[in-house]
Amino acid sequence: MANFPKGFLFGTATSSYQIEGAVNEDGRTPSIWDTFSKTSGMTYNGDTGDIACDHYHRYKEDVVILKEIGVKAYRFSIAWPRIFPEKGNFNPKGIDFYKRLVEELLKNDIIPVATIYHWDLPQWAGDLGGWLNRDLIYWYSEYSQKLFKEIGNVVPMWITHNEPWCASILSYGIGEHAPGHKDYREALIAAHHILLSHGEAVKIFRDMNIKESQIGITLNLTPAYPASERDVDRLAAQYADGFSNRWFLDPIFKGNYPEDMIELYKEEIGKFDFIKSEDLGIISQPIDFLGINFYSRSIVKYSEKSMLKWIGVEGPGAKTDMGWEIRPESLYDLLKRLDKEYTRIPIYITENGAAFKDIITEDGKVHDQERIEYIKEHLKYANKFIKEGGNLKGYFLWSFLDNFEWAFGYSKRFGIVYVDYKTQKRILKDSALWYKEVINRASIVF
Ligand code: GBH
Repeated sequence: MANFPKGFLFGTATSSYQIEGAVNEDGRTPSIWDTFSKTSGMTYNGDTGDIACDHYHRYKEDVVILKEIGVKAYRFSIAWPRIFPEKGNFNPKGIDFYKRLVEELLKNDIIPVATIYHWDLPQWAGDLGGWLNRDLIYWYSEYSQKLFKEIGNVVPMWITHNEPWCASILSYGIGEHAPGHKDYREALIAAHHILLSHGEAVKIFRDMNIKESQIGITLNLTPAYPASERDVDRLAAQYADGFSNRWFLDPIFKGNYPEDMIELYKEEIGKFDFIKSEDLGIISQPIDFLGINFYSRSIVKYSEKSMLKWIGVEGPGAKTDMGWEIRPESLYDLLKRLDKEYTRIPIYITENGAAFKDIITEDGKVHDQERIEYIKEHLKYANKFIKEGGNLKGYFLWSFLDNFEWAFGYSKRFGIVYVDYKTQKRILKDSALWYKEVINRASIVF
């Protein structure tokens, strides 16, 4: 048995494009994800977010379910193309949906936590070159400022960006996410502009003096371990860590990009002339909390052939339906490391969870014992960190609902609530009922 401190924020998380649907409603225009998912071969089965969980129409019944589970907080994201369907054109109907959602949450004593950008970039911004264009910082700032003006005070926690690594490296470097480019220089340019836009939004937030609310950023962090004790493999792990973690943590908390990575990337990238000397001061200004998304670790070995100088090797542990190794101890290592090397500001786990092959059994239920074990083990290590004095303030389970899992479409189920995509019926999985108990007792039993 392990108790969580009073006020520990147990929540769940989602994002706009993954659940809302209603892509043509109330003035919304397409995002780069509408375009990407409708491009042949980009998502599993050609799945798109056109309907998704139809949350746009069902948000009230979804809040009832959140209340039933008993979450203290709910993390959602705002669809930029609903707020600014065209360049410079604010759409009041777009913000109206989030006002209603926030009101509904507050009425039910659920703290709304809003992510400003969870990858659904308006296509008009994509047409300007997306995150490769430094002007995006201006457009993102305009968008953020509008959100703060409209609902800055009623939303107590703001997250500027969800996982800059995915929005840059995975999107412009690896090509798995929209807009599907495969160019490493582009990836780092996009990463820089995203980080810079984060800093600008924080500046605007401070200038607007939104006293009751807090602002931070969410990073997906993947601890890297060497495949052996050999020096070359240790070096590989150092680079893998630079690639996934330090490239984002260092600018935010130390005001610089890691030297070893600049050195490593130089040959492939060419000049880092897209980084201006004043940028790092903007990126590194103080934030109120750090959000981390944790799913797995990586194990790497040295490879001379790879531009990055490492390749991943398979870990020994059991895997989720995504093929990601289950490794809760690494969450603990990560938290300890953040505490020691980066920051003592409050940390929130803004995402953690797992996809498994869920089925509805004859009793009409979903017995997702594996998911319960996954969550329990991660909460156990989160709790250990807290017991040792770590400043961890909350945990948001990914995800509230089964939803559109990006390139994997609807083939992967992360929810603690099952969604039947034919009928839009929601069924609380066993994990939701278990989580309800955890929240209620503010403890886990193992
Ligand atoms: C998050 O991305 C997203 O924020 C969310 O929208 C999405 O639905 C959810 O997770 C589930 O995918 O190679 O084994 O070390 C997570 C993206 C997942 C990218 C883990 C890095 C490394 C896994 N990250 N991944 S592993």
